[in-house]
Amino acid sequence: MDGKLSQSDKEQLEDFVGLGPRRFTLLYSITRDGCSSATFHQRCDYQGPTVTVLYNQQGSVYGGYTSASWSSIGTTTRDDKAFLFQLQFSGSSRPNKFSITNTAYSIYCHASNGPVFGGNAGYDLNCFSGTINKSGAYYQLNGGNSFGTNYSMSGVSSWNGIHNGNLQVTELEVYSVCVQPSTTSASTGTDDKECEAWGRHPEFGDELRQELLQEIASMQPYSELKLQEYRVLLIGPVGAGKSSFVNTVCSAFRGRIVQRATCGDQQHSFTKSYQAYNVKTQKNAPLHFRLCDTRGLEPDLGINMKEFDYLVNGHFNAESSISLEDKMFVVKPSLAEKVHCVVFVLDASTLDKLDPGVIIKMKEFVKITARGNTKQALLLTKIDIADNYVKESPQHALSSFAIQDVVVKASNMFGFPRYSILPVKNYEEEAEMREDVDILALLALRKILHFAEDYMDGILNDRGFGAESFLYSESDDLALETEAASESA
Ligand SMILES: Nc1nc2c(ncn2[C@@H]2O[C@H](COP(=O)(O)OP(=O)(O)O)[C@@H](O)[C@H]2O)c(=O)[nH]1
Ligand SMILES: [Mg+2]
Repeated sequence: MDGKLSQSDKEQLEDFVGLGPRRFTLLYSITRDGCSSATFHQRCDYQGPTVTVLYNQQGSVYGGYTSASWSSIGTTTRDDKAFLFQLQFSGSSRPNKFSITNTAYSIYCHASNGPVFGGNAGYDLNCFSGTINKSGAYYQLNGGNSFGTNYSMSGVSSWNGIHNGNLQVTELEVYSVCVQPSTTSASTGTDDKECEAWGRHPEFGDELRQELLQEIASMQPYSELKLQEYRVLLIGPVGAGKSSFVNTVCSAFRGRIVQRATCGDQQHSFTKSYQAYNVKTQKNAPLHFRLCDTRGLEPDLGINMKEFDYLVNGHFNAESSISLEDKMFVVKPSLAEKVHCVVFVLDASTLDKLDPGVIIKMKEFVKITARGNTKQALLLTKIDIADNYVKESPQHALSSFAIQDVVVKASNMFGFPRYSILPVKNYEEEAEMREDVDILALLALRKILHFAEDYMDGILNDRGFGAESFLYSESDDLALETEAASESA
């Protein structure tokens, strides 16, 4: 979906921003995604420069631009480039740019609020807080407008000349506005820094590679948890690149191409449906994580919802085969037996062609994972096939607009926040190691291990340490039985 913003209004906004052509990517739309501050933050946090655009029944179009990223940190954010604007008033073009005057109070970033421009003495444009349901033809936003507090409203005398005296909107959209790809590689000026949220990465090179290897080698679960390792479950359709990712990670640590997990065309394995891999460094030192490769996610062939739930929550001694008749059922799994981060794996080059049955099943798995508070991430593989620019040099993945599109699409499809979507290019037919392939895999792995650590933080904070039976209750099991029954029906 492209959004409602007309081409001429986009050009007007480019003019206001004054940094040349921009690429508008729709991140959030209240008519598409629902009007709620939680969804706004899920879709828009840490995305770099954005415009927020409001539309009303009188044909007025207005909003605000910020070059700073939205977040949920609970304070105002400084941005000397922010401005408010109007584009249309009562159906006629009326372009006006209202520059920021108090740069410290450009935007207010709070989890309970949607987009808010201004702060301190007043919120110049506060869109909404909480959740707003549509009433008839419009959304009655519950924010407010404090005129000219932190922005200079030259050219209009009150908000009425912008929003017709009401906050009834038919649409509110947030677009990310980044540099066009053609200018990305050419210029290295400060303009590009604005798009860091997407393109942000430290400089690729051996130094970064070594840093990541060392950092990951030093990561281990908190000592009070008495755990040997983080347990990571990889799940996705057959051929998505799960086994290849295991091999890519092994290779990055070994310093040579490793073929450990079997990749490529092969029969589905119904007995050995789960394989756990430990990874070692070049000096043979064990690393403190375990990658668990599973059989596919296909509707009829892959693991079913109940198996998945048991697997994630540690009820199966997963190193042996998983089947519901299995005698190895663990009634009260320990934290060590539980999965700490579920990584869904999808092929970026065929996201559009994903089987609807797989989509439905994956959404169920996402729900099951969230219910147990287990962290989750989405690994997007084959980005080299999805974009030729990335094929040449995988590090372009982090500034490629084709990949950004896939990330946005995947985020919209499954409701993953964009920071948890990790693009990688696996080793497939390379004979030699590549620094940028290693770095992308290590960046993704580091994120995954951070998520696993967040999960453990949650255990320590919320439940207190020592609650051995924290994962299991009979009512949970009852719910599962019901679910499995309805699934097979
Ligand atoms: N070009 C490319 N091919 C990949 C990538 N990842 C995996 N493949 C290939 O995709 C096929 C399936 O990969 P595999 O790891 O076996 O998928 P799995 O079934 O999820 O374990 C293999 O032929 C891999 O070589 C990637 O990032 N880029
Ligand atoms: Mg495999």
